[in-house]
Amino acid sequence: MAMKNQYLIDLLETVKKRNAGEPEFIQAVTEVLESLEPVVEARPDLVEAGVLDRLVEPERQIIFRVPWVDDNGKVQVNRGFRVQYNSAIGPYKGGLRLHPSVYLGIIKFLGFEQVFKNSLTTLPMGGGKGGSDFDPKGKSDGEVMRFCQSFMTELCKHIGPDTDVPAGDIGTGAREIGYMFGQYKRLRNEFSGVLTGKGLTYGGSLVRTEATGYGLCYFTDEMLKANGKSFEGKTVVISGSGNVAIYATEKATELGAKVVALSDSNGYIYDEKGVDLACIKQLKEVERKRIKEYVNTHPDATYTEGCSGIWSIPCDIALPCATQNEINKESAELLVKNGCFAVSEGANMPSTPEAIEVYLNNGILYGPAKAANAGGVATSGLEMSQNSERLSWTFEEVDAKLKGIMTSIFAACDSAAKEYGMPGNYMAGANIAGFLKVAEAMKAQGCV
Ligand code: NDP
Ligand code: 2IT
Repeated sequence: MAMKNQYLIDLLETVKKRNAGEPEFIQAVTEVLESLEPVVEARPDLVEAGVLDRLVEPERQIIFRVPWVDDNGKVQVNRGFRVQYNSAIGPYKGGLRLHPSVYLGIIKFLGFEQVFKNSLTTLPMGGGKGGSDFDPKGKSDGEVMRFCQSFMTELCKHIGPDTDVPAGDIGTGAREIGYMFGQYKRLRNEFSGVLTGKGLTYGGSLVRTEATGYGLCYFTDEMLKANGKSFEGKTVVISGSGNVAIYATEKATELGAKVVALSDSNGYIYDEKGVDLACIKQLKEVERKRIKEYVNTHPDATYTEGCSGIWSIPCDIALPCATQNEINKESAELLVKNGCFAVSEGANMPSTPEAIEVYLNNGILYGPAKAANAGGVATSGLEMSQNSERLSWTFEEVDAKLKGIMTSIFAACDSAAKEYGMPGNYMAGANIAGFLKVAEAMKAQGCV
């Protein structure tokens, strides 16, 4: 979609020049600026206040050395990041990604997306993201702990329960959050809600583990219902087999769908009868093994090397829950050809711009990441509330709040898309609705 507004064209040029070598960040910014074209035309006051010029630049970017000692006594060095992207509507909030592919451009794109996503949740959270190029795969618990402690030794200087509250993302789960929390508490002599996704014995919230996957299905269910459809009896393909994929599988199955495929970065399994989630949880959450092990105990299922092939499996609904740009134009075309009618994103930016064009041109119901996967951070916000009041709510209470939030996010995307002349385009709706709250707050607070 080519932009016509000269101010936006010039702004995007500046972003490209200033962030050369960071294609994911440029991709994320381009999508949002394109969606905001009608808003820019309708709201010259926001342009005047320099809201967009400020939004394309993170407030603060912290990069640091993370030295740690491996099991052989050898010093290892990783690079740590925290991008405190925008604090207009609340403390910086967003996950920590631990994956060898992490570099500044990935953290910036994730931080940028987080600003709009957090705004959509209706809770008072700004946007941030962090992480490291550390690879937890194949490391012992002791190595992971020493890395996390070293990472937090620097990170603790920059975060706090009213300043910046990190959480999990790829490679950062309950184990890593536990080690980081312990180190923060020791260094600061302070027991506070500085991280979310904590264990239930030390301030974590019920439903946070399930929240992103459940929230994805609640959002998708709303989108399906608004278009006369449902999960009932549908065949679903889900990529990934981590936190988001596992709980998306659980909720989609509860809502009457059959999930036939899951993947990891090596390959995918296909189980025509519907995947055995208890086995997947044991393999991935307890034993930390590869997905291919599934076929050892499920001889009717198949394993195929390579992860993009998963999109060639015929399905009604696709839920990408692994990583950015995992669905390209060819995969999107395959999904359409095989009769898929909805794609809803658990991962952050899993569809390339060309794939999104295929969805929109073929009438696919498209649930964009910022809206569809906001249930994780929304429940993090609920964890922050519980920590502040030093209480914990029941599973049912948190789950009901999560469901209410996902329903209101869908409604916000739907109505913004209609108001700005793009009915059914929930991507534009999410970008516009997420933007407007942040933009009003930035304008009101002056040029800071
Ligand atoms: P996990 O680390 O629990 O799982 C990640 C899964 O994705 C694994 O199956 C992993 O396979 C696969 N994966 C990771 N990188 C790649 C890659 N480059 N190519 C193919 N597969 C890959 O992470 P989460 O489930 O927490 O996160 C998944 C996605 O959801 C991410 O995009 C994340 O940003 C997003 N998200 C997460 C939220 C949360 O609350 N956790 C909230 C909102 C969004 P392997 O084991 O082989 O690496
Ligand atoms: O991408 C995301 O929204 C997350 N990884 C969750 C962030 C959080 O603070 O819970």
